[in-house]
Amino acid sequence: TKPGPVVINTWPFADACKNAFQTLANGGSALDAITDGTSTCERERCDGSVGWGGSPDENGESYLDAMIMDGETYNVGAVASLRRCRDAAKTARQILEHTEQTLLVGDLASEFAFSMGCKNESLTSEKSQEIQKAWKENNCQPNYWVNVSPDPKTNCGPYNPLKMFGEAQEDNIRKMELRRQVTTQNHDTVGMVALDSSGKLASGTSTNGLTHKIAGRVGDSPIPGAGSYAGFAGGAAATGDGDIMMRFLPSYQAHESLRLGMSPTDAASNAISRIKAFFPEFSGAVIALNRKGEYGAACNNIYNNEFHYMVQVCLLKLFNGWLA
Ligand code: SD4
Repeated sequence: TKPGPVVINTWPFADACKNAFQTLANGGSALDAITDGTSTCERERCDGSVGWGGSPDENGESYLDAMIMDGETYNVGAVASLRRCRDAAKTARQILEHTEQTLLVGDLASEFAFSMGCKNESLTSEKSQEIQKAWKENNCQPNYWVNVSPDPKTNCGPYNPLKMFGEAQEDNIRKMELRRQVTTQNHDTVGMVALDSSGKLASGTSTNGLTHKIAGRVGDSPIPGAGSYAGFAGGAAATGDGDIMMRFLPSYQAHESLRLGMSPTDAASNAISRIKAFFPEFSGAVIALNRKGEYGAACNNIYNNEFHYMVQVCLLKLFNGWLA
């Protein structure tokens, strides 16, 4: 018997997992499952970290990143800093399906999305306005200027333009550290990997990035090999501090380890430990699924190292598998 279908996703986003699995159970492809599952999170605006109206940038604007990868063909569709269209996952799928390109960004990506039928509407919500208002009221300045210790209550610091140029290296390091603290709160991207009943694999992500990010910032989620990757050996997806994680292509790395025969848990741990070697404090997690339907995950510094993820497997198939 074939091992599928299986769906795994980052964080306890149960409806995303359930809908993706339902798609597979109805005979849908792994690509369909990823599109349906990640779109579910966009509609539910999972944890405020996926979909419209969350994680405003320093100017108070929300925009979306998403990607989808076909593990059979190595075809990818991805979209970054998508404005005024709420369907990032669907747009990524359309890029995969209807273009020869891999990644579209910003306003021009929105033009593509509108041409495919996405409604042109605001991505601002009451919540994103509140987040922005609280930040401004706390006298926060764009976080890359900040070079003093953050106020532990607000995570803000005063603006000091005199420090802008010629700072000592130590200051730069402190600034980076502060920026990390400010931007890595509340990050719960949905990353998903699916194996369908014909043995095909796909992976994908959807997120609204990090709160108070510098305008124009793109994280790891829409970057193939960083946010997710699917290939002939399996698939992987990542969540966490994208600015650090994307430098190590952890999803590609995990797939490479699966290809070399590592278990999904070991592949995920190996991808995490390569980042940890340089950034011991980074926050992030990787999930992995192989062609046989085995899955695993690893994390670093996320909620006291308790990272939760969702899995649905077809028990009947598993049962048949054991009998066979
Ligand atoms: C990002 N990796 O934009 C995303 C955020 C995230 O869990 O995954 N949060 O950096």
